[in-house]
Amino acid sequence: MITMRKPNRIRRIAQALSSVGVDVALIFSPENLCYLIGNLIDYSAALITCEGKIVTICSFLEYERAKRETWSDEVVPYSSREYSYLNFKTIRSANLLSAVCSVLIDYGFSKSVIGFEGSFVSSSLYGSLTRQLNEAIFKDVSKLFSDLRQVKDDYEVDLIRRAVKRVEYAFERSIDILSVGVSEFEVAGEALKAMVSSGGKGVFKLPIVASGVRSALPHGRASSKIIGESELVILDYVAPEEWYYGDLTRTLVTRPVSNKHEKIYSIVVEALNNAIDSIKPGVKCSEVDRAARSVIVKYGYGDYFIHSTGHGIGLSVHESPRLSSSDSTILKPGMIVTVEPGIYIPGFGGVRVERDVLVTDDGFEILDSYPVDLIVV
Ligand SMILES: [Mn+2]
Repeated sequence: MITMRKPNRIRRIAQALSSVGVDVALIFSPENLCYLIGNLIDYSAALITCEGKIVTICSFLEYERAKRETWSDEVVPYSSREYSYLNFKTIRSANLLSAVCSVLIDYGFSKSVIGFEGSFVSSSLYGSLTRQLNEAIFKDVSKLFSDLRQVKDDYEVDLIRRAVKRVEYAFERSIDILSVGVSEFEVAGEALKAMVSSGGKGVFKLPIVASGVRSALPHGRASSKIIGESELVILDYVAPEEWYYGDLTRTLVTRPVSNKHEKIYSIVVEALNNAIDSIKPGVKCSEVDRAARSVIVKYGYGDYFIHSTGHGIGLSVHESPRLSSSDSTILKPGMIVTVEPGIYIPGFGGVRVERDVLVTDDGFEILDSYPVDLIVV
């Protein structure tokens, strides 16, 4: 019995496929699978026809979960041999790919235009696909999916709001125990505990906790380093809600605070606010990047802002569009992007502040409410 209801976006996906002449799309990547069936099922792939019918093909081990916890119209399990205790039929296949191919053939798609994820499928997988379905025409639909995923519907926005709240809860809990003498690992552990125990469902990664000279490393994941006095500490956490992510960064400083700490912190916040203020429908992503960068350049720290200003978030922590000088994507209502300027001074330390921003019909809404004032511990 399938109980989950298909969301409206399935119709949009089907229409998009049909408009480019694709009869059926074959999805393997975890993020697009979540987008298509509403959950991450291991050892699975899914097909969506241009009429919007969804068939999930999965290992027999995942059959019950795929039936109950996705909105697939049909679930086809496969197994490499017969198991007498199973109360459902499986197709006999040694692996997922052959199972998928036999389903495509069974459903009459052996001579169709089949969409596939060119940016995900390996060349060996692509080779096997085209060998087993040698009369079909294959068309890359990676960009079609990433373009659709850029604009979130109300349900997706709500999940990201909740993910953002979970990051804020992790800030509260981990900053409570953060002090001189505590290791970065301990801070990261407290953050992870808060995210998991509060019910976050998704993929967890070791949080970024980078103190002292390590804070000059933009992606300094937690280490055994002990937090010392007068150090900048970057906390960059990603928390999930039903496979959607919130992604926030705050920078703290341990006492005693120096003028240089305060100065670079205030420049970063000015850049952050200037970039956020520039966000509205019709604006190019590169213009938002310029709004952040121009502030940092003005104060003479341009060479120390070594990454782009932000990125889309959703089912991936980093997805399109990018707030970078080379992305000319036009912002649209429903897009959610991070804005995260930073200054990194080798041998001294770094500051980054990151907020998650929804593009609205007439401007923007900041989804997080955790203070952006310099936190001193
Ligand atoms: Mn980010």
